[in-house]
Amino acid sequence: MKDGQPQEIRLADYQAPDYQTVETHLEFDIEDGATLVTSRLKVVRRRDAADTLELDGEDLELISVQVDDRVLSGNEYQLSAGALHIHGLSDEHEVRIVTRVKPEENTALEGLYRSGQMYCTQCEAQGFRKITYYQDRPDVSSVFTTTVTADAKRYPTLLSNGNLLRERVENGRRTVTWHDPFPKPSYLFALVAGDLAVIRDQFTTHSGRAVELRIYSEPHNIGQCDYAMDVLKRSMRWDEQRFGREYDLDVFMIVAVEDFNMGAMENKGLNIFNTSCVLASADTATDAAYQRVEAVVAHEYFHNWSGNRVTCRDWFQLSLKEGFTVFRDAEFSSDMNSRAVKRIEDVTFLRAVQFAEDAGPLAHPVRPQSYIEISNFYTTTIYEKGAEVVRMYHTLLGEEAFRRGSDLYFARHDGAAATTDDFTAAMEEAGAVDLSQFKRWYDQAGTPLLTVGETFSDGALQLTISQSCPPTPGQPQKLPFHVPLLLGLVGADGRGLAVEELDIECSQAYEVRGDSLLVHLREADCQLRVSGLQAKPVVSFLRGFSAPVKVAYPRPDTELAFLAQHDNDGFVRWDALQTLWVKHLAGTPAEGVDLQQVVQAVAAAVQPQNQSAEALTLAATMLSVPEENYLFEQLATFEVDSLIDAREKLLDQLAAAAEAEWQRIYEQSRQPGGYQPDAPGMAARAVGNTAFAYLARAARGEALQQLVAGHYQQADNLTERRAALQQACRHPGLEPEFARWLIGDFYQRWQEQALVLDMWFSLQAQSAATDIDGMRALEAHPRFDLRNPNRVRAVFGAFGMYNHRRLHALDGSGYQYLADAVARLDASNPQVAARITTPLTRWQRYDPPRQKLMRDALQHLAERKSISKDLYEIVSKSLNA
Ligand code: B3K
Ligand code: ZN
Repeated sequence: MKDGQPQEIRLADYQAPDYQTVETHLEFDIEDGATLVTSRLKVVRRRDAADTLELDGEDLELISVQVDDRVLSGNEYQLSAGALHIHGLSDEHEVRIVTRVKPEENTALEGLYRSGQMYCTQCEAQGFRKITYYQDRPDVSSVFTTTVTADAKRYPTLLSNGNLLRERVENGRRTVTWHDPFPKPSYLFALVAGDLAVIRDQFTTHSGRAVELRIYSEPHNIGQCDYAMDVLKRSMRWDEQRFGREYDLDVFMIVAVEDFNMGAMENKGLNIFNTSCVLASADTATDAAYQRVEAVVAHEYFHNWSGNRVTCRDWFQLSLKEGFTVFRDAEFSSDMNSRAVKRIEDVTFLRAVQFAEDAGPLAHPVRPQSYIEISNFYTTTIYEKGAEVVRMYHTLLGEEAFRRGSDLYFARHDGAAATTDDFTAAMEEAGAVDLSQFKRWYDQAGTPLLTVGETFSDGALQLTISQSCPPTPGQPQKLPFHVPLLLGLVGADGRGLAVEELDIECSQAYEVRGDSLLVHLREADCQLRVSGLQAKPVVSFLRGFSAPVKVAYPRPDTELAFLAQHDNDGFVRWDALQTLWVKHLAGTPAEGVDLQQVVQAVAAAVQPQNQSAEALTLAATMLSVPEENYLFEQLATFEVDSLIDAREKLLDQLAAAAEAEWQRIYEQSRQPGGYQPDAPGMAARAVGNTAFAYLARAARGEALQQLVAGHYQQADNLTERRAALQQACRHPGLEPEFARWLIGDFYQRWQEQALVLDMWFSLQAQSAATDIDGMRALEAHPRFDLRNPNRVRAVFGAFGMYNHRRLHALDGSGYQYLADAVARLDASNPQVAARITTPLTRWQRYDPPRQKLMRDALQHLAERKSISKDLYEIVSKSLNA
């Protein structure tokens, strides 16, 4: 261990701090190679608290400590690994600390670091302690005044949180002071210094205040910031209308940075973004990238209330801000685009990634009980499952009561640090409901399973629903959850039955919601009986994916095919078809349903020129066979290669079965006029690219080459260019020379655009055509850069997540390759290294020979002499499961 023995932090040990830092004055003196940081802190003791001030600090050179007017000598404070203690203090003091840091040498990209020609910060969760000694914990909130001094020519842009107080230039050095009137914890602090370009706009809030909006980037990227500005304005308006949240400072700034460990960061008034989540233009961003920019800009903006004005008491409450804010951004995207499609995308991701986490050695509750390194807990469980939990409150309470609950939560905790229990209490009060059992969603890990049985006789439909939850690390047994289960009944004519007119008996409480029933499953078993029916209806189960559960519901394929065509719930339609596909790939022979005919029927209904964007996008989603990661989670047992083979075969069959339809859809979706990143344009490209992929699969020889070359050359946008490049990277039927030409031509044209180049690396790393030698060649490419997280994710991340053939090679070469990459990366950037280890941690779901090889690779990492705390936690927990 590099940092000594790792210590486990436990929620049960939480203690409020003895002191509060109520005012923070910072001065940054930036010179080449080193930055001097002077902090002046006003600290106040809590009543009856101890007299020791505990400050966190890591990798710092301490220059001096002063309390009020006295400089302390070395024996008047205690310096240990990670902390500085000053004992024997009184109720109130001014503490002055000087430290020196080296941003140029900071490759972990946490704290103050250098990216390209600029300096920037990342403080969440515990990066501020790499800048200066401080109470680096979210329950300490302080008013910050920040002064930055740097060379005036090279760093004309000096930014920090809040409003600008003053600026001056003296002796070639610029000094700028910012003041943030809203008290905040240190994790929301930010600083940027550089020579940046900017676009500006304005927003007038609901109450009539003018807010200046600015997006900064390095000059070569500034042409790609307009879309983000548009999103920002839409987010601000939406948050006022839907959640009653108004912006509070005079200025809101976003800065785009090329080297960033994650997507973006919600620092108060000064969001810092990975370029991948803010830049967008027709040539440099796919439709999916535009949607990601929309979601992330909104997400970070929404944090201004759910995270900043009301923050978390401790890091165990992380989902309080993240789950809620993901729910908020998902609602925003649903209102901006197609609600059903957004839901389907989110469920697809949840099932492929979060369900896998919940079923593996790293499973943890939405509110974890302990951690070694908090950076490892920015997980799909905290974010996406946390958002599902918030969505369930919304389902249980309904929109109006949910909004009252949200208003109450913000009013009650504004300016404070809250807990998930506080959130539940507000919802409970506003909805006048008892949520005590519901709170188990925060404490019990694992994905619950609903097992459904049905019978029909004498005009009565009888459903038996039972819930269970598998054991997870440290939690061998689970208590029943409160599951909101939304279901409907569909008649033979394809129309929903009016549930309020039905004769219903249920062993659990239920209520009518439109044409659905909302059943409150609270016990392990539930009986639902609907009588007086003329014929057996088809059950539309778990509408809108009303709870993050798995469902085992054995029923005839004909009913699934029926739902896929007739249900009025987009999620259920899609889910029915996915279930048919999963059953087919699991080797269960279809009964009474010809899958190819079902697909043919869905394809035949696609009318690119006459249908709504929503209908087209839904069709494109339905026509996409599930990805491998999704299948790995849906199937109880499988062998990787056989499953990939079966999937390829199914795709071939579908390509052949509806070839004429694919051709028609492809032609009809070609849009006259230029590229538009709007809903109709994206919908047309979505069905068009789906048809293109099937056509390419069915084609061979010259026809194939012409199809791919045509798609590539006629494209006026990256979405279509990407589809062509993907074929060049992986289609086994293409002439190697042609494939090489296309890959090379793409590189020549777009090599100056870092994000497009990331995509170029990523598509190659994902392709089964790229073996380990191919991966080494990508790494040897002059544009590969181990220091840049986006590039690392494009190569190692993409390989581990998507190149299933090579990763899971039975000689173990793929696992070794990934583990070696992790080991090299751990030395410079532990956070990213820990992240790209994820595929190896899923070892339990594979066959015994692969399990052994994966564990060997993890073991090899565990035995390294020097391992970061981040990687140690992931590897040791994976091996001990
Ligand atoms: N709150 C940040 C994530 C910080 C991750 C720190 N390792 C971005 C977000 O969720 O909005
Ligand atoms: Zn967030």
